Amino acid sequence: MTMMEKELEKIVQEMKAPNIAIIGKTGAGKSTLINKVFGVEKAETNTGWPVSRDFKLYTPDHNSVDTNKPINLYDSAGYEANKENNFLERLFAFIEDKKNEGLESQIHLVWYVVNAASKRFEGFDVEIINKINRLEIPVIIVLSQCDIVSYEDIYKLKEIMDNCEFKKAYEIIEVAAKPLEINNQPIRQAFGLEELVNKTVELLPTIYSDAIVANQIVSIGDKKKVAWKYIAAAAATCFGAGFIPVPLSSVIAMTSSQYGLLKAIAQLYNSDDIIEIIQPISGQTITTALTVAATGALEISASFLVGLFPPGFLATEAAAGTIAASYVVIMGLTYTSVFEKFSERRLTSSEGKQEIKQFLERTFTEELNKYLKIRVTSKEDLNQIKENFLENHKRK
Ligand SMILES: Nc1nc2c(ncn2[C@@H]2O[C@H](COP(=O)(O)OP(=O)(O)OP(=O)(O)O)[C@@H](O)[C@H]2O)c(=O)[nH]1
Ligand SMILES: [Mg+2]
Repeated sequence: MTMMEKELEKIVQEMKAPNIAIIGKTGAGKSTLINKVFGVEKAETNTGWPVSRDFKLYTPDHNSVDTNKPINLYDSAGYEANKENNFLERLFAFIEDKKNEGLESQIHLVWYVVNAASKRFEGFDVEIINKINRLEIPVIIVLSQCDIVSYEDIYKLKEIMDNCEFKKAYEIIEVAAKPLEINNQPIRQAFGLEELVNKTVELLPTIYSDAIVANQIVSIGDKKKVAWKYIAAAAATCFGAGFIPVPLSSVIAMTSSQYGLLKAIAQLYNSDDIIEIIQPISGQTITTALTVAATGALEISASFLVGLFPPGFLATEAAAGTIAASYVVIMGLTYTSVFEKFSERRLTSSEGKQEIKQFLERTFTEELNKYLKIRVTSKEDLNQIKENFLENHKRK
């Protein structure tokens, strides 16, 4: 394993898997929510892993290559009217059990799902939330199925909730995860999911929230933050300890492991399936790019390298780390932007392989041109690049 691959793996390993419990009455929309936020199709057809009488565990893995167990979603069986007290006992037995297993196993956050269409929020709901709060677990109240409820009714329900004055920070988020369909047409667009993700990220410590950002599928723009971590780590490996440039020989080795970076970013955007298309477009490595630069076979890489390596520059060993880091950052930012644009597009259109290829070719060239002038000579450079990169996203 190359140094860069090791660094990337380290980031993934440092991302701790958060444990989220999704609780609510039967039919509230818990499984649908899991499916829409994390793309866990299984949740709707109920084939999760039973971990207790009431909880099923789902872990979105998106066919991922290296990540293991990115998030644990405990989908509770919906409890039914009249059997509430039994449920309550078992629910808290489960939460206590998890707590006793230690910090990483405990429930970190609860989505408490209330069907807005039921227009009910009862003593039992209040009791559960208060009890969860007493265990110091933050709760997000998800008002589900808001697409079929009037503003007035939503307002009334929220007022009831606000009057409960729950002790711990809580939020009420209006969501329509899967709006009602009439004649196969949804009556309106889904909403609230992105807000739910943002709030979840806000309430979790960073070591847990990164995994949310990486695995959710509703807030694509946010993924940039995690992508940057990969890029910065990869770039840092181009310099020795303390950002001392490394010898030229190892630059070639490092840049050829750039595939690891491409893979990590592709995974972040759940787009492993297009790696094979994008890799030849991007030109594989400096090594291959350099050889084909002469023949002009890879136009993008060739023109790019001419700019990056003024004649004679390559020969100086001191410049090697800078070249490698610049290359890695330019490629990393380009990949990220391309995957981001592709993901946004994929949400709204289904295309053939040829169209995808054309889109990627065009977008890759456009994005590459934006980042081509970047040079990384120090850690401070990385901070500045990061600021610009993430700032762009905010303004959008
Ligand atoms: N109109 C509308 N219907 C929804 C929405 N979300 C879910 N539903 C529907 O509500 C029903 C119940 O959804 P589920 O996700 O299975 O509910 P659940 O909370 O997992 O139910 P249990 O597994 O029985 O506890 C299904 O028919 C969904 O299609 C929504 O946002 N809007
Ligand atoms: Mg369910």
